[in-house]
Amino acid sequence: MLQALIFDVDGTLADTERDGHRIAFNQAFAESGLDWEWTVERYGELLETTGGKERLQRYLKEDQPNYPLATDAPTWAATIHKLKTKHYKALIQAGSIPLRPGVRRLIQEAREAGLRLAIATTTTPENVTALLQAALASDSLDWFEVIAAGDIVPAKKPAPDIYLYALEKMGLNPADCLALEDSQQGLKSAAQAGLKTVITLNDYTKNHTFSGAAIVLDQFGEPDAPFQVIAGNAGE
Ligand code: XBP
Ligand code: MG
Repeated sequence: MLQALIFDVDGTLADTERDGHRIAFNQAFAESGLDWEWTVERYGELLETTGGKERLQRYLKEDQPNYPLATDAPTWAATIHKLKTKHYKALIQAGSIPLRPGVRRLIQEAREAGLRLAIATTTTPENVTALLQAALASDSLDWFEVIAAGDIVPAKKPAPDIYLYALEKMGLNPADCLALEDSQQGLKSAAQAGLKTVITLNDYTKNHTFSGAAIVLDQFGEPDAPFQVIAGNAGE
């Protein structure tokens, strides 16, 4: 029997990538005296690499191979990433990114139905706190039994580690939970942890392959703007 919902964050709860994380990376470059700019299109390609620090290192290798690093690449990435997190939190705390349609309703209905809630995300824990407090409710951190985020596990999505961590903390079997995701990497992670997964598409993930998902929706939907089923069966 369904006992818990486990939510991804970026792209699922809110469209945080294009106007949040991407902008914050660019602000971190500017603050570091670098005239690099991640366009909407290039960022879409870089998103294949999950995790901001890992994404920075990939970009350095592919686009700036001659940049004279004063340290090793992981140390450089960690320094830029710290600035990026500061800028990202400021954007979120200013209320610039709302929840996606249906997210608030779904979370409220799940709570009323007595379902347990958790989060399993690649992003940095303080980003999750900022988003939940600014976009959901000031006390909404307490609504989630487990917030599994960032470097808490050795391998990021598409590895199953972050979902396995959340399941273990809740003491639940995957068969009793549903994952909510927006990307192919997220689906792979949840599926490898044994979870059934509902996909909500966004501009960056609408062309991903979602074989194995329980259902693919365009969004979670509101009564006056219902979701469209893109693939799968809403009755299952
Ligand atoms: C998506 C990601 C994250 C964010 C950036 O995470 O890949 O890396 O783009 O976050 P998810 P950080 O969909 O699992 O929520 O820069 O803090 O890593
Ligand atoms: Mg996501």
